[in-house]
Amino acid sequence: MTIETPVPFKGHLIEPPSQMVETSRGEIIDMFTQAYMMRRLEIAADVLYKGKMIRGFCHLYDGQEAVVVGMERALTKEDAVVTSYRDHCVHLGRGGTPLEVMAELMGRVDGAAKGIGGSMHMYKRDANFFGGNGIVGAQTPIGAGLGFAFKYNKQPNVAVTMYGDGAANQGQLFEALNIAALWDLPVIFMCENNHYGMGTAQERSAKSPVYYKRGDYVPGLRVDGMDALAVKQAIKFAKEHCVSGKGPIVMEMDTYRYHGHSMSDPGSTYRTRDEISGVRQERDPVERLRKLILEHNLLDATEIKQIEKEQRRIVDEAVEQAKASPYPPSENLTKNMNTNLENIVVRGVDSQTFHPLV
Ligand SMILES: Cc1ncc(C[n+]2csc(CCOP(=O)(O)OP(=O)(O)O)c2C)c(N)n1
Ligand SMILES: [Mg+2]
Repeated sequence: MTIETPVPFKGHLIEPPSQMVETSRGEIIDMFTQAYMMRRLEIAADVLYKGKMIRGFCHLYDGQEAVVVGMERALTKEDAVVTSYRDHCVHLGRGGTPLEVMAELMGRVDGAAKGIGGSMHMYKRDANFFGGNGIVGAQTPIGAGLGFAFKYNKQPNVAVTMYGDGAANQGQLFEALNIAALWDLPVIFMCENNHYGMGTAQERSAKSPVYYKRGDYVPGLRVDGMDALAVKQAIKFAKEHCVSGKGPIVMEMDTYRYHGHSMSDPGSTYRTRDEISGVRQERDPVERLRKLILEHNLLDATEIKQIEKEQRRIVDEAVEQAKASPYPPSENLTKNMNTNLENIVVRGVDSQTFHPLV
C-alpha cells in the first residue's frame, strides 16, 4: 500500500523525496508494536528511577520514538549507528532486548554493557551499534570514522550519527562534516531536533536553528520526525544518496521530548505545560501509528489492545528479570584495564617510578 505523508520534506541543495511512501499492513503494525514497547519501557524506567532502582544519569526518549522506528525500516544491521546519551530506544531499534536495556539501567550483568556503563552506554557490536556517548557531539566524528571504514572496505553501507539540536552547535560536528564531505564518506548526520538542549530553547543557543541547512555545502533534508513513515522514506533516500558515492547528507528530524532533559530536570521551567500537551494531542508518534491502523482498517480496537497488553507484559517481565540479575562481580573493577606497564613509555617520566595498580 502507498500512504502520503502529510508534511512535505524540505531540501537543501537537493531535490527532496516523494511524500508517497510504500509500506504494508505488516510494516505499520510492526512499527506501532515497536513504538508502543519503547514508550512503555521509558515510562517503566521513569518509575524505577523515582524508586531509586536506577541511579546516576538517565535520559528518556519518549516522544522521539518515530525517529528510531522509521530509521530502522530503511537500514540493515550491516549499516552502523552511533548516538548520544539518549540511547535506550536506539538500542532496542538495533535489535537489543528490553532486558539488556533495563539491566544496564540498573547496573546488572545482563545489561548491554554488562552493567558497567549505565543509561548512557548501551552498545551492540553485532548489530553495528556503536553506542551512546556522554560527550555532546562526540558521536559525530565517530560516525565519520564508521563511514570511512565502509568506503575503505568498499562496503555498500551507511553510517548514521545521531545528535541533538544543542550538539548541532558543537565544533567537532563541523570538523567531521568537512572531512566526510571532502572524502565523500557515506554518513547521515542526523540532527534530532527536539527543540531544546539542557533547558535551553533552540533560539537561545543557535543563530540559525535551521539545522538541515547547517551543513552549508552538504545537502540537507528536513523531515517530520514524529511520522515514522516520513522518517523511513527520508532515510531510504539518504542511504541511496550516500551509498551511491555522493558523500554525506545532513538530516533534521523535527521531533519532541516529553520528559525533561534528564531525571534532574522536571522539564517544565523553560516551556509551558500547554506546549507539551499540545504536542501529545496533535503529533504523538505512537498515536499517529495507531490512527493509521484504524483509518486503514488494518486491525480493530480489540486487536490493538491485545498488542498493547503483550508489549506491557514483555516490558514488565524485563523489569523483573533485570531486578533478579546480579550486580557485576568486584573483579570487574580491575578488568579491561592495562596493567602491563612495561611497554608504556611516557615522555619525561622514569618508568621505574611507575607503581602498577595490581
Ligand atoms: C561537550 C559537552 N558539553 C556539555 C555537556 C552537558 N550536556 C549534556 S546534554 C546537553 C544538552 C544537549 O542537548 P541536545 O544536543 O539538544 O540533545 P538532547 O538532550 O535534546 O537530546 C549538555 C549541554 C556534555 N555532556 N558534553
Ligand atoms: Mg535537543
